[in-house]
Amino acid sequence: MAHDPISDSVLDLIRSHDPDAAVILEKESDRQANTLELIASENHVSPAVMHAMGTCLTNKYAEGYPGARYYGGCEFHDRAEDLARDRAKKLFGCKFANVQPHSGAQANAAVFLALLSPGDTFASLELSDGGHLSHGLKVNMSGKWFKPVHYPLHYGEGDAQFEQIDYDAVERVCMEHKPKLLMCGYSAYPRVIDFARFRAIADKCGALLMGDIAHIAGLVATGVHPSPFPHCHVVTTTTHKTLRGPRGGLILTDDEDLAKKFDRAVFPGMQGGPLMHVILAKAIAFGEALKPEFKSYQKQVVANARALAKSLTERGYRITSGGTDNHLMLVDLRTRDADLTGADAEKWLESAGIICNKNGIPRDPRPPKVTSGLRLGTPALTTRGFREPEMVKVAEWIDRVLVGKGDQSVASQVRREIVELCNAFPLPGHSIAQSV
Ligand code: DSN
Repeated sequence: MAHDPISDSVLDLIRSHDPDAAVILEKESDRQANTLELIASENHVSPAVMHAMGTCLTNKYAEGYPGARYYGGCEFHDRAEDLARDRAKKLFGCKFANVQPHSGAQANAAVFLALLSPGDTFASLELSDGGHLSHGLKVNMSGKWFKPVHYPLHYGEGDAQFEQIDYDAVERVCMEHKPKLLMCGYSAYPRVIDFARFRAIADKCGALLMGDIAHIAGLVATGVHPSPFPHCHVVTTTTHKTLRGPRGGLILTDDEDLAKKFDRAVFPGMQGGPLMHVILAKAIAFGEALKPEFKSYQKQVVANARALAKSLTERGYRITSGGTDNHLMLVDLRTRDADLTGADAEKWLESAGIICNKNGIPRDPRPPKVTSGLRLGTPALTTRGFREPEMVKVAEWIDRVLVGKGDQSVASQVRREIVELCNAFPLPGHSIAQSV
């Protein structure tokens, strides 16, 4: 497969400068081009986003904010950050944006720094139920310095809401513990989030409402998932998942006083110099997300997830909560084979060129390094042009490899078929090879 021409010339340049580094880059580039990326939090950026990150904006210190920097020479950095902020506000329909967080976890930490004092209580969904480590895991700063209380999923077996957010339980937990902050938004939750219901609960218990939309940001930006505004007091996100931008974080709000607190919490509270090359890439990605074709892409992401979930269900796998409304699903492997673990499945699938991650399912009896499930997402495959027929093919390959229990001849055959399909669906900016 031919790479995008700029990546090829960058590779040539690095090869002549540092062959050891070039080998790594070349191999990773080929890996991405020739495997199926099903990790729900990953995507393939456009060549413009990709190459904005390899520019001279990386050379500059720009501590502070546009018009109020601690270094000279920031004229064009101010313009880059203003462009990113303006586009972020337009994209999410809100009044204030901080585009400096280096990641989603940093954005969340900055919100904690701005709104909570050590020892304060906040409410969230536990990591093992689909939350995120920055939402109160014991070994994370959020769980060490603050006091998380977790609301459960709905566990009434046979109930239509099984394994979905139990809003009555959220209310019960919040009324009992009176958290200062109520968090919603998750890393492994396949259903629509009812932000209005969360706001009603937050108002009732006297909490501020925080929506971490890292996973669904692209869906939210295009109206394919309901917006957290005007319900959430603060919204955080990453920029590199469904939003298909560079790796990074973002904090959004409609409240001017809160916006000032978040700005101070990001810098100088949490971070020093912003990654200006990444901020320019964020601006470009937000520009792409404002275009109509981005909405068609997000709709296809969801249609593809539904097609994959349906096809896996037909092959005997249980999809937790009975399906998906967004870009991801959690697959309970035990209904296909009681002995199958997420750890084995991840390893076997990788050997066949299918990249995904083992993931605990709600109330998983197995430990996090083993698990009974896989988390699968469709943002990256949809970027390379896959539609429903290809998703059926993906389900068939997954099943063949798992039924083969890691048999190398099965994995090798599937891998050959996958490379062939990858060649027909090149990554953004790549071209179809003349001869494969
Ligand atoms: N680690 C990310 C994910 O894979 O969902 C969340 O930050």
